[in-house]
Amino acid sequence: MAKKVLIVARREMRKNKPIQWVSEMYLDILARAGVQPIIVPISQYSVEHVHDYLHEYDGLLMVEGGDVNPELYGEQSFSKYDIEEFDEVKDTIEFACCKHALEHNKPILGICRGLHILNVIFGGTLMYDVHKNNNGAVLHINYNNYDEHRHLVHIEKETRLHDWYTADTIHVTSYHHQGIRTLASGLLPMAYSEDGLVEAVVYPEHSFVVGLQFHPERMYNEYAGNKIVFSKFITEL
Ligand SMILES: [Mn+2]
Repeated sequence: MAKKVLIVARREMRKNKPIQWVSEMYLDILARAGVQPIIVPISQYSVEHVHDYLHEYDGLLMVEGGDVNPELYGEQSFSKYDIEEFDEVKDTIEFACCKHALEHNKPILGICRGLHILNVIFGGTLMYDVHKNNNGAVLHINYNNYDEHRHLVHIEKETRLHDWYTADTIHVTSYHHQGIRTLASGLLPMAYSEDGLVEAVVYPEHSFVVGLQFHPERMYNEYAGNKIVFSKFITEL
């Protein structure tokens, strides 16, 4: 039996119709490793029957998507101008999956928004807009150079990330406007950008709970470490 990895979809409008999707890059990486991706759709059915998905799975991959509802990290008085739209149904389903995976010691890889979900679940908070907080010191999303944009990160020594990339610094993809404001106390930082933003975390109490702010799948051939991130996750399933 193939190992099964849950991925919660994201949704948006396409040609005036609502659609749900997951980047094919993740599906390809899993498929090439013989892992079965199971896409969890965003719907009230999934909220009410999330345990149908959690009944049998081997790991959780949390990927990109919109903002996280700030109420989930204790902020009630945000303005709608501070924050892009968020999807409370996606938040509810992804939180349920992540909490279940943590309780049952299933491997979790969180990329971009997936890192934010991990930080919030462990009690941390998020910045609504990293560029308002860093005064432009590092550009974390470049709408004019979306796919080629890179910024430097410093990898902490004696971390898994350092083992995987075997480097003190790498240049990473960056497609985010939110970021970690206060790091949850249970999570250890593994990398920082030059403005001090946490770009990678690990929860050391479990076999594999890793969050990355950057996208290894979108720079897959640039560092051997990008493949190792996924292969280490898959090996733990
Ligand atoms: Mn970044």
